[in-house]
Amino acid sequence: MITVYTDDHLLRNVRTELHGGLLVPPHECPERAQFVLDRVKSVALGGVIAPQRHGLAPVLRVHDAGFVEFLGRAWKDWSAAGNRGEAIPDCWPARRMAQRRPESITGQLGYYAMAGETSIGPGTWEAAQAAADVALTAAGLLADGSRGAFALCRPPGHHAAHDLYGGYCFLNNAAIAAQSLRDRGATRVAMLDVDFHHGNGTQDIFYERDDVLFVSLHGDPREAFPYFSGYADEIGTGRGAGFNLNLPLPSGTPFAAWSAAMQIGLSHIQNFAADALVVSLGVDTYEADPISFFKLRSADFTSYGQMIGKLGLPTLFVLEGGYAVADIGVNVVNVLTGFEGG
Ligand code: SP5
Ligand code: ZN
Repeated sequence: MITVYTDDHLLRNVRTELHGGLLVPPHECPERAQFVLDRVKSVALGGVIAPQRHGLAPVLRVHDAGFVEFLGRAWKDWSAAGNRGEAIPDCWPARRMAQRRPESITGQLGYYAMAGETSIGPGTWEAAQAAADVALTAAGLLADGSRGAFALCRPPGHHAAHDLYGGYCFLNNAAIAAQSLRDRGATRVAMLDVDFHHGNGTQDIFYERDDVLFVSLHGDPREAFPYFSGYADEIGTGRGAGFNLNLPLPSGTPFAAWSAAMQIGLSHIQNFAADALVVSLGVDTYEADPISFFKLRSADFTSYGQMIGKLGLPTLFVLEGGYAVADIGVNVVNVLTGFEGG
């Protein structure tokens, strides 16, 4: 399997994440990508290629133009306003407040943020664009006939909605790639989100559509981030009704229960008769993950990679979360080698 990767992810290297009332070094750090790349090379998964630049057109197929324009200037406006730290919101359009975009950059951060832990710094936008290019380039490999491809990207994407950032995400790399597969001729695309957290952004982008099926296994939002999305009764609306499947699972879920839910998700994907599959591959389901509460072991990642492989679909894997940094490479690459029949 080919991996698409660029060092441009290093451009996102902020100092702060709001966590437990403190500004701490971010869980979503550059070392994550380095550990994954090292493991891809040490098991000789396949070639590693650089992304092509795709520009903003494929990004604007799923994201709001005002939102994308905001991301492009947020750091500059924030620092020009005299702020000395990284850009974080402090006020949101909550219940019964005006849903209007203010002029103030601080107000705009609240308008476009779905969570407050994610700081914006210099280079955040350039890295987010590079991550989308990685996913688009890997999608191109599928369009050209590869059975599998791996987008080794950061920052991750699945919390980024049509016009929202947060949850360490800015552009929804997996959604941008799925839309590009549709635009390159696939009739139906299935998306499987195995990150510990609910992929609220991907759900939002395709919620009214019947040509992209979204299936997500995640920590029950009653107990886990993003708290306000991911319930089982969120099934899609309009034409999209029945094309969104959430499988929330409780704290402490071990692989036996997780894989039973996975079988349900995989059978929905099978019935959908997709032309291609996009997997939002977060490995924060791991037992040692510092911010999550499932109990998967490293060998379990190989097992579920095999389960995905049995679908027999052209499959794009897009890196999302996973914060047990020393083990992220083994866990991610176990899924990929499992998929390939290992
Ligand atoms: C892509 C991805 O995995 N994003 C995750 C974003 C999570 N952000 C907030 C997490 C809050 C976790 N609080 C955990 C307390 C553990 N004691
Ligand atoms: Zn996650």
